[in-house]
Amino acid sequence: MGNWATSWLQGERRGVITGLDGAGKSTLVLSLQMEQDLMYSPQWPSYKYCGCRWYEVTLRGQERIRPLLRMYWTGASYLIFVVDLSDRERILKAKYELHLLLADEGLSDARILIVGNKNDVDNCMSGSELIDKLDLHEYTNRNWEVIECSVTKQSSWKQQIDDFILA
Ligand SMILES: Nc1nc2c(ncn2[C@@H]2O[C@H](COP(=O)(O)OP(=O)(O)O)[C@@H](O)[C@H]2O)c(=O)[nH]1
Ligand SMILES: [Mg+2]
Repeated sequence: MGNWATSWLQGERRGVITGLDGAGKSTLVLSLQMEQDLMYSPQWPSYKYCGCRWYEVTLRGQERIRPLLRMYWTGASYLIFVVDLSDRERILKAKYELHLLLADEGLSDARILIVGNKNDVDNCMSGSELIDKLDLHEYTNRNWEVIECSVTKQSSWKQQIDDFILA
């Protein structure tokens, strides 16, 4: 906690990589070769990337620990929300979690990147289908972008992530 408080006070830029379990968050973190910083918090590792501290937070409807999870994203500069394009069954669950985040005051200044992942899988959703399913058009006043990719089968998405962070 002490370390977090220091980081908050120092105004370190923070980003959160989030989404449902199995979306591909850890694969993305590994592929970007984010630098793990265990000294900071061994319980919940953070990563340094592009001059920003990142956390991977899995959302699985944990209402009871939500206040704890909120500490990671409150005041964050970036939110990267990873969605599995091949998981049509859980798209409503993903939408529910994303809309909770979009309504969260602690994220009101965050820029949002939605990563539609696993587009290598047959019959997956397209980027525009994802935008519809997530009802993103409702959020005309928010700064969101969507990319569609396969974290494991492509590499061009890395540049898109860097561009998003450094824009
Ligand atoms: N087909 C496919 N599988 C992927 C892709 N990205 C990740 N996966 C797989 O999805 C599973 C869950 O990935 P993981 O990164 O652990 O998800 P997390 O729970 O969001 O951290 C693993 O078996 C990954 O290898 C992708 O682009 N295409
Ligand atoms: Mg993971």
